Amino acid sequence: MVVWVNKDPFPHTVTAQSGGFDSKGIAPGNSWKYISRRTGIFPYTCTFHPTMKATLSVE
Ligand SMILES: [Cu+2]
Repeated sequence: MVVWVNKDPFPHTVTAQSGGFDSKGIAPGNSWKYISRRTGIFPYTCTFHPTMKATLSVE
């Protein structure tokens, strides 16, 4: 399980570019948990801030 914690004063999302997962808006101070049933490398972005990019690697 992966937990994203939003410590920013703005909402963000964890949104897979492949469409496999989407947190929707995570409010400041909130978190979002995700359990991947697949292994692989999953690029994701924030729909509110498209320049925010990262990759989830599941082994
Ligand atoms: Cu964002």
